[in-house]
Amino acid sequence: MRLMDDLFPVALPMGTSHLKNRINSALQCELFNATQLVAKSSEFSHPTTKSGGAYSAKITNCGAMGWWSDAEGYRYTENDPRSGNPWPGMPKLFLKSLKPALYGTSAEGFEPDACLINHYAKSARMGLHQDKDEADFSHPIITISLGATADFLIGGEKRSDPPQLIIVESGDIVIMGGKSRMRFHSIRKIYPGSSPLANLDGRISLTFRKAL
Ligand SMILES: O=C(O)CCC(=O)C(=O)O
Repeated sequence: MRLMDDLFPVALPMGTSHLKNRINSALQCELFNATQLVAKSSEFSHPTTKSGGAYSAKITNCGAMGWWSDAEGYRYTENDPRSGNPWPGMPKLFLKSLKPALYGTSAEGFEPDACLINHYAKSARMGLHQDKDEADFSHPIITISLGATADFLIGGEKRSDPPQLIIVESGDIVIMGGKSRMRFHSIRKIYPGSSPLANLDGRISLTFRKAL
């Protein structure tokens, strides 16, 4: 697909990188299969806000810590609040895939302890937010996209700052670190029917963070 961004590239803010097609198709399938194994222990479900509103994307987690939101508010937990069991371990494949993908980038050597897995069905989105529940903001946030193409919007440090569009496709990685670590960002929409992965109709994102 020939996008306007390819023809007239727009510079991304300092600290934001969009690594296009960084994960090959075979590995995308394997990563997707690994998310399904994680979901066998901690299933995907819609988190809720304190006041009971539901997020439109479903989520689950793996790693030492997982991000969750429910009537108690949003936070990192060691255990899946739904079952009380520890979050499933981070699949070795996740770290094995991430390491080489980050060679030569500002995030080289990053060692996450948490992976939030978001599943977007066709009308799901994610509102504008900052990732600020982690202990140390000097670590970047890394997102791997699988499946359907999506509009990733990256704004500034104020909610009202105008956002810039990054169109993310399956296999792409977005890094938000350094001066971009606290930027507001969102998923405006996904493009239903655009997933190149046979078993994934919508979109999955793997969001790697260092929570502790
Ligand atoms: O799905 C994405 O690419 C972004 C996910 C995200 O912003 C988050 O998990 O906080």
